[in-house]
Amino acid sequence: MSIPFITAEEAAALIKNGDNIGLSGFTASGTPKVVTVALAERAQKSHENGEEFKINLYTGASTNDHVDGELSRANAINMRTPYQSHKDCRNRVNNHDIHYFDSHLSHVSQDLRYGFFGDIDVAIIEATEMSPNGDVILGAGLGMSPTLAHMAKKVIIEYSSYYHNSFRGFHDNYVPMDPPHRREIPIYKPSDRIGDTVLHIDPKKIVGVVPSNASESIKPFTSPDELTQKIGDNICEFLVHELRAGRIPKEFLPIQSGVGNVANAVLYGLGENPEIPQFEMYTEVIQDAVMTLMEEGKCRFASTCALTFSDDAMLHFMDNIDFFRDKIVMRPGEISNSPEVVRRLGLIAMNTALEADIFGNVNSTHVLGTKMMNGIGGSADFSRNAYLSIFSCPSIQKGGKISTIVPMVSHLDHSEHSVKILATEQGVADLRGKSPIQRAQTIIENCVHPDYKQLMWDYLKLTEGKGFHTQHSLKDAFAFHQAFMETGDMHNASYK
Ligand code: 0RQ
Repeated sequence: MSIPFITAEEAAALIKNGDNIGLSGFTASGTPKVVTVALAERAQKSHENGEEFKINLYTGASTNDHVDGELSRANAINMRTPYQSHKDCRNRVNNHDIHYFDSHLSHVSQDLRYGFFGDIDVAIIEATEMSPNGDVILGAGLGMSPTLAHMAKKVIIEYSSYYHNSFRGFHDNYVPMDPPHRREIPIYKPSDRIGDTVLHIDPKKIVGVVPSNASESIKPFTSPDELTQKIGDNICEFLVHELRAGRIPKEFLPIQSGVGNVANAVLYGLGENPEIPQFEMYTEVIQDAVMTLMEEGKCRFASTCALTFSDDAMLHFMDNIDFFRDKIVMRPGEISNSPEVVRRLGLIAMNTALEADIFGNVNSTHVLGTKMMNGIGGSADFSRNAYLSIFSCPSIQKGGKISTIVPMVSHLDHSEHSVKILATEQGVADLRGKSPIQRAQTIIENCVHPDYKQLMWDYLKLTEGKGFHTQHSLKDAFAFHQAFMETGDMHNASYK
């Protein structure tokens, strides 16, 4: 059968108000780039004519301006999950224009298959190669594509001609059976392959193919500044210490690292350190740093959900694609982030906190406990199940007016049971095997900025001798946040 080429506008016209829409990709990589722009225009016109037009949007992770930016500005999203990081989307989320629920990235595919969110009316999937029988080679990110392709009533293909080399062979498309038939996910080392390089989509469901020639539009990360470099150095030093002590085996353990400058600083630090052996990664995104580490021979292999490379780095990758063919596999998010596999492989997981408390609880998502920043992403998929779970952040923000270490987190994403190591530019707190009061002492001594240390010690004194296992004074637990809201500076925190 022949599948028609259609325009982005014709594709957008196939989507109805209230539809559940699923998109391929993970971060900007592999995410559609043209149909959603036409969809935003369509929504805008409908709104101008006084008609309701909003969709429910399911993605692998964050997207790009073509999706969360355009659709948010057009107020075209009713419901959104699992992760967003675009300022226009964030504003809509915090104003309740978008009903956002923050989900673990490993959960959403199975939640869709379980029927928790209803049907997928339309999936928009970026393909870099395609045959008339519906066999598709995906692009630079998988996300939920295999589940979406299977579940969707209709599929629109965005056919990308941007890449000058073939991605064939990089993907490992796999969908686990659902309970009660689920078996183990048979990955015993990061390089194990368990699925198909090709994604098969029933051609009867493909309603059209929209040509696209857009890049991922990912900007390079800025080089680490002094602060992120110091956090990175502290984590590297800690890992070397663990290696020497034999608590990390001499062949090392696979690494997961979140997105951003600290993650890059740690990776470069590991690359430069002669004591760190060659290592592998089992992670959800790899950025430019990993490509460099592979070329230097330091990183042997990476299992990931996406290649979140800046546009220049992606061109370099494409020019040298054969070098990377046996060093990278791209998997769906529910496999790249699978708690089962993370536990089995014994990962060193490194993620970022917005704030942490002195007892080792972490808030990664809500500024001052109320405003959504991005979402939990994959951080808990990894940190809850890792061999070693490390969280890091600068000890202060906003020119020192915010201490990121507080008496009690204003929102909880990662509990004291998941957080093993906390690192700031001040130092590293090893929380393993410590009671709450011991954790508080090591966090205050090693991670808190000197400006805020006395306030922390004073907080602990408030309930000394009262027989509290976790020494909280509930009326004072948010004194730091209160001071910031009232005076714009946490230095003014005082206890009642
Ligand atoms: O504000 O933007 O006005 O300058 O928050 O802070 O230090 O630049 O942090 O960009 O590395 O993001 C946790 C959000 C950190 C991210 C988080 C203010 C600060 C600044 C940003 P400005 P930084 P980063 C992989 C794994 C969860 C998901 C995850 C994240 C802005 O890492 O979303 O880990 N993680 N996924 O000034 C008030 C505080 C603050 C604060 C920072 N305590 N109070 N404001 N800020 N701390 C990715 C995927 O899952 C795909």
